[in-house]
Amino acid sequence: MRNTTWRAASRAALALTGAGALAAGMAMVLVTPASAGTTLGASAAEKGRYFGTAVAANKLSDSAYTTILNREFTMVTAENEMKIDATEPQQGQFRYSQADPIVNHARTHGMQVRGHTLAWHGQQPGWMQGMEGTALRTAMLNHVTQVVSHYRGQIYSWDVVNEAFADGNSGGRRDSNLQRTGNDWIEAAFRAARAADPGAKLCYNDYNTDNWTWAKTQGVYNMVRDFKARGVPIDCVGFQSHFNNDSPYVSNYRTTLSSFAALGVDVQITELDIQGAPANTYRSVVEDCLAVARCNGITVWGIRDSDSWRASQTPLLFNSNGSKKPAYDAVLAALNNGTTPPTT
Ligand code: 9MR
Repeated sequence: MRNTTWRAASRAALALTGAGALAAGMAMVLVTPASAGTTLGASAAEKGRYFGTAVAANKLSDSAYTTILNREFTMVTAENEMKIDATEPQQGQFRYSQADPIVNHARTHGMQVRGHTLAWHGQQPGWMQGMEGTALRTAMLNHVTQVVSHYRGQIYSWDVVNEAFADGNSGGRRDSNLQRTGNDWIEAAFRAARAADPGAKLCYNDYNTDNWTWAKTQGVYNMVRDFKARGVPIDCVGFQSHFNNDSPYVSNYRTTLSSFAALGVDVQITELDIQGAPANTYRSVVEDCLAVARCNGITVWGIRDSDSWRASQTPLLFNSNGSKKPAYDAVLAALNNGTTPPTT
């Protein structure tokens, strides 16, 4: 790593010799020079970022899959294996047999792990779906405490709460059994997570929060601002960024990322996929993250198109046969060419 950084720096210095060197000297101090990485993970690392993917445990025996995973990615999210129905299928009986192989694979290959997810209206086990009120609040907090404690010290960031805001124009919370336990259920979950692993970053994660003008984006923004003002332990906001024709990438995405970051939280792109995988749009997303100092990294929601939850939209960076798509080349070039703003 040290060598790579040195090589990159000296390359940039060489490029600056000559007439422009004096004028560019100041800029050289302030920006990260161009990188020379040949994989997503290495190039992102040269910019102080991670590049991750969702991983499904049942694909870890597919060598074509793990070859790409191990070569390209530095962060892993369990696509389903850390969800509530997987980790607490019966109340009080915790099961890590689905998630542990993913965490172990990541650790033995030097990758970090995003934890996904602890409190959510979706993928609840049957026993939880039927619960309401105080019993549910207590069960939810116990779930957070148990799972975060199990993985204490092994998780880079947790999606503590997922998808708690309503779609549409209300800007308010989504109705759910968790929401009906009281509006403070989200902050209660964050406090329980902080107590169980003070070293993990704690994120709120949602979709359709990319467009700065949308009511849902503003609703989440107001919650995070309130949490920061009142000392609720939140460290980051995850933008799923499932872009498609109904919820397209928009140029104000960078404004969204930087506005949240200005609240004093990190921002992470957590589930990126783009219908049709247009190279230009992928490039813009990478450039937007690199433009925001507190954008920690990007996770795509699967490796090959055949791995995608929206496979028919071919939204990912690799073809189903494992070959690189034009979007891959665009992402790698954007990571290598990009400059980053000063962090001081
Ligand atoms: O990709 C996941 C898919 O395999 C599951 O069937 C689905 C069930 O809810 O969840 C998918 O992942 C979702 C993620 O956990 C939260 N954001 C939306 C993702 C795509 O639906």
